[in-house]
Amino acid sequence: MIRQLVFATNNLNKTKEVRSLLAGQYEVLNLQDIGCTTDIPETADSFAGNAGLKSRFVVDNYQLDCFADDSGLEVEALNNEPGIYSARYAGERGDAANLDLVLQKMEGQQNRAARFRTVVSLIQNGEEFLFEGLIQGTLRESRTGENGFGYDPIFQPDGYEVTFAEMDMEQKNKISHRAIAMHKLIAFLKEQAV
Ligand code: ITT
Repeated sequence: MIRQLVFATNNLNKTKEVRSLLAGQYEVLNLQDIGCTTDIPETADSFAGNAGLKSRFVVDNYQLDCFADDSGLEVEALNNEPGIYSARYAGERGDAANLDLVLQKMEGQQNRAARFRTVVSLIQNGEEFLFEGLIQGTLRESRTGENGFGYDPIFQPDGYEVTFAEMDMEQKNKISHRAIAMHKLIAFLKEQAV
């Protein structure tokens, strides 16, 4: 029997990625699917804190087991910015403006090291469990590729010659920060099932 789990996200790209990762094992419902239209405040000062705010909101208001992730890009030369502000680095103007601001701040910068980080918060029977995924890479000086979302067109993972946006979802899902954290979540859920 395929079990249901709520993924507390409004981001359809994240929903797609995670549905594909958990296919055959869990039916993943996002906030839209459970009729939650609240803009859940992400006011914590860490990825773990924000992920916990999102999962806790669903558990408290819908009494369903739930997980949430908070993810972002950390750029070494920018003191790990945009970090927890990745979704709103350039205000509320969206992904393209956020990416442009990173490119602008990185103009002329030699150190182009960056990483994506995801922290997943799962709340099961009232108890919270955290899982983390990291992928190291470098930032390109301009966009390449049409796939993915967010900062994908400028992020080239170490060991690859292409950006995340040049990979298809299947390739990105083999190596991404979110995939690493989700695989830890899946391993944990499987342990629970035995
Ligand atoms: P929810 O809070 O509803 O889940 P969100 O888009 O606000 O959706 P986050 O708070 O986790 O998600 O912010 C993540 C931001 O970081 C996201 O908007 C992107 O700009 C960036 N980001 C996260 N994962 C990414 C990825 O795999 N590829 C590119 N950019 C990513």
